Amino acid sequence: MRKNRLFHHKKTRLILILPTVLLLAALVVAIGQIRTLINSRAANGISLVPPSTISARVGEQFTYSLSVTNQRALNLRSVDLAIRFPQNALRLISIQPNTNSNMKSFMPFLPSGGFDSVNVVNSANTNGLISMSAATFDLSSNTLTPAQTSSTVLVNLVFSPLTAGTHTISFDTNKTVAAVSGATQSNLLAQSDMPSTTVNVTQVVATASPTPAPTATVAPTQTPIATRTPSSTISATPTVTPSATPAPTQIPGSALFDGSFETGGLTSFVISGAKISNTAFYAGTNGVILTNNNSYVGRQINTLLKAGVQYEISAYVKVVREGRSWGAPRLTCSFFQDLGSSNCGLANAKDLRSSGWQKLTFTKTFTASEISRNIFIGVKNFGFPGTAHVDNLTIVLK
Ligand SMILES: [Ca+2]
Repeated sequence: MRKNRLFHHKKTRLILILPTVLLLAALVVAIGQIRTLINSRAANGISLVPPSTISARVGEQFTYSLSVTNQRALNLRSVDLAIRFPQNALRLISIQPNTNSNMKSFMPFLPSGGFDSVNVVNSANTNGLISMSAATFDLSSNTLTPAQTSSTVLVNLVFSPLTAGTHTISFDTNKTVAAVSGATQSNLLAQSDMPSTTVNVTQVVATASPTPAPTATVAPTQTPIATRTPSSTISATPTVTPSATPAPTQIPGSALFDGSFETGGLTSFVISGAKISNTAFYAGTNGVILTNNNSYVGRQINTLLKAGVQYEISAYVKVVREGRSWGAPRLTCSFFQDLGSSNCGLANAKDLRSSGWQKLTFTKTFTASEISRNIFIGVKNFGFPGTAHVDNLTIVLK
């Protein structure tokens, strides 16, 4: 009887302990699974690496270089980027994809093929969202390229700050996706794999031209006249009027710089995709060839200008190979070296099929505020993947 009661007591304890043990075991398994899940996301080894901080100045440009790391050599196939930035504080100037990796195709495409960066830039500056993709695809041969199994630079984004302050460039973590072939997960990027960038922007301090140091004027020594008490107070502070910045001598009709390209070099010009040529000239024996979309030849001019006077800006342009998109070579006056926006004047080549030289020209009167900034004039193949010749880039006082 006693033995029976003891047995009954042990049985009751076992009934109570067993579910608790099972519950604990289930919990341990569940925690393990969650850990594995978290670890698998964090340990994919694929992450986006933007700069963590950038220092920049209003009106100048900076490059946001974005890399993708692939530490476990996975078969990376595509990356969809959704990059947010404050469009009232930063302006996207250009997108420079890295086509040297296996991720050769950048989308969206132009109807004629190729990356439609112009539309992405315009839309980004309107919405504050850069939306584009890179994939291991070669559009020219319509074939898949091998997967991207190593880390690589993905794209360089060139921005220009519009306002001073601390701004943030970040990823939309719901829309930014990296995909590899054979993966069970559609997105291999955890939130921590998409860090933000802090951009510290300061105002440009106006570059005052060196003011000549005031020369101390020696006050004339006064001979005391013993018999008279001086009645007038002699002012001892000479008023020094700082001489105005010597303005460049400008004669109406004369060019402010030589844009005939006859020196055979382009050292005083800003260029991209432009080359000097001794066959592509309008006058003399030299001119410039713009070879591809967004190529340009320009010249910084703000130090040559005077405010409040009218200038005529002109260039000769000849289209020798038609582009396959909507753009055209254009003469532009811009606050930016790449002539990406026409802040102070624009003249488009009027006829892409014209076989001869076209004179592009406009007039402009600059304000003092404008000439305190960087100003460039030049010709750019804007949205125009053709070939153009350029000569006689000129600015004259009207
Ligand atoms: Ca020439």
